[in-house]
Amino acid sequence: MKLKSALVGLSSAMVMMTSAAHAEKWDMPMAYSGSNFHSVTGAEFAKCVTTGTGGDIEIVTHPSGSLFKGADIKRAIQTGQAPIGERLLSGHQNENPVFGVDSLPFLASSFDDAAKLWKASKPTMESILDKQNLVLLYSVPWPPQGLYFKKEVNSVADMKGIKFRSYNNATARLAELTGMLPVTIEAAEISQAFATGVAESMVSSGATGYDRKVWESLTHFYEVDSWLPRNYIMVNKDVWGKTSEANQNVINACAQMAEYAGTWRAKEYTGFTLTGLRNGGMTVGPASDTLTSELKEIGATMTEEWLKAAGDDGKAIVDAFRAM
Ligand code: PCA
Repeated sequence: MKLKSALVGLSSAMVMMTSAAHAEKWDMPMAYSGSNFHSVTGAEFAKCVTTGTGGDIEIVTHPSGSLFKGADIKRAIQTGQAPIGERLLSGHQNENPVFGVDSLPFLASSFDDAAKLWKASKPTMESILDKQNLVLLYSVPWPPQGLYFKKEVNSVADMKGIKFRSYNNATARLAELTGMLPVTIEAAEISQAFATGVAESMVSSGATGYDRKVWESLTHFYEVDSWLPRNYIMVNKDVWGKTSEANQNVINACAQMAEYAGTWRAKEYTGFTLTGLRNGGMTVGPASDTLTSELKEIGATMTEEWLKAAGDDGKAIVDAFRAM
């Protein structure tokens, strides 16, 4: 009896040793603040993988750009400096215009349309990423984008000369077409940029304004609902190739749950954060009819420009989306 329990003890100790020998830690850089719903979703995804693989793979998230800044995350994963991470998909528009499809003003401006656009574009995104040594795991949209200012703005003329914080090519182009002065700033650094006057305006979600407490510097949020950009989680393809099939299955299942939960959070967070902006003292409401129609014209120009740049791949995505 004694011998038997000793043997059982020994064998379970050996099991523990074996799994400890195979255990891997995957650092996961993320660009947005820890309290943001994308980061919360990423942390739950990490926990799901750690639990589901029995500790074989422990994913540790690093939000707020603390490990790599947003603009450096994709390269870090492509080159194997980090095995996994999250980035704004449209942040890569200068590598390939197709990445910017989710930031075309008024092409897909509701959660339902954003889901359709993602369905239409996902196979193309997967194949572009695959050629860049990356595997796409899941993607979650941001809430609809609106305009932030530190004064009342009722037309494009009112925007002239304002210093505008941009986060991708499309937002910089929007600034140019409205006579504003674009400056690229990571979300993690906007509170300071607004406090010091480096920027005075931006297009973003209520979520980011709420996370960064922008009411300390800004006064107005206009619910333009111009587009819903997406974040996505990618893994280095070599790392993925070395991962056992069983663990790949766990990761894919956790990714599916994360995409569902993250999208749900994005929807819930939309109203909650707009109320938060109001409670912070900001004026929150729809844009004037004049501003809306002027922005729609600019959106048409940007879509035309993008279709030229994105070629057949871009046109195929937009056609597929419009047919849904
Ligand atoms: N927040 C991010 C991207 C889109 C959004 O809503 C940002 O402002 O950087």
